[in-house]
Amino acid sequence: MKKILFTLTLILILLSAGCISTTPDEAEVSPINENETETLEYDGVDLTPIDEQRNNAIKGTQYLYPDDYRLEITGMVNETTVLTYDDILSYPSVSKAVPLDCVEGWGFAAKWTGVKMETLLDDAGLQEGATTVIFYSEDGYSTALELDYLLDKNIIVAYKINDVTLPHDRGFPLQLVAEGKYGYKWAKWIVKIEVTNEDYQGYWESRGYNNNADVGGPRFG
Ligand SMILES: Nc1nc2c(c(=O)[nH]1)N[C@H]1C(S)=C(S)[C@@H](COP(=O)(O)O)O[C@H]1N2
Ligand SMILES: [Mo]
Repeated sequence: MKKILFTLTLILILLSAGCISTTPDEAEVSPINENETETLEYDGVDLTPIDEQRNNAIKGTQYLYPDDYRLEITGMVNETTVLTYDDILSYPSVSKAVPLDCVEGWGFAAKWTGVKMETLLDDAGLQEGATTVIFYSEDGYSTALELDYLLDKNIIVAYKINDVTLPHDRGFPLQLVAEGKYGYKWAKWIVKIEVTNEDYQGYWESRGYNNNADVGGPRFG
């Protein structure tokens, strides 16, 4: 009898170990934010815990690291600017509770902390006539938004979610908080920002999704 119990316990342990090793993404979270505590309420808004938030990406999680990360800001700016992770953290930070709504019908609410696009663009020096800002990501993803929208709505690129540094699978180091816009405008793993005066169709937009992407508005065309 004891032998059977022992064997059963052993099987259980082996099974649960198997479960743990099949979720590498969670293990990858810890090096960046092991000493941080997640907040679940902000500004009167109940937030969705990070491990209950969904995410999807065209090529899965991208792994960028603070030491060799660079953000390029280029195009219709006075000077192409290359920022380090520490440069980005040194700007004044802004926090807000904003829901993310994927065009496929799921969503979640989170507290986002980061730097205003206006701050980054002003620093690089916006040129006359610019209308559009394109965001390029490490996985080859891209999307674009109107410059006026980014400035008027105080849109931020976030480096924290629910007070925790963005985990790798959530877009470390930066995710665009495109409030009011469908999830496909919320670029993750941003490596380059380009200012232009031309229309641009991003990854999903060039595959039929609406380029305006207002939540509640048309999803296609
Ligand atoms: N780089 C990159 N950013 C991306 C995507 C992607 O595939 N690659 N998917 C977009 C889509 S369709 C959605 S719904 C949101 C999901 O964001 P989340 O991971 O914060 O839930 O990320 C957006 N940003
Ligand atoms: Mo999405």
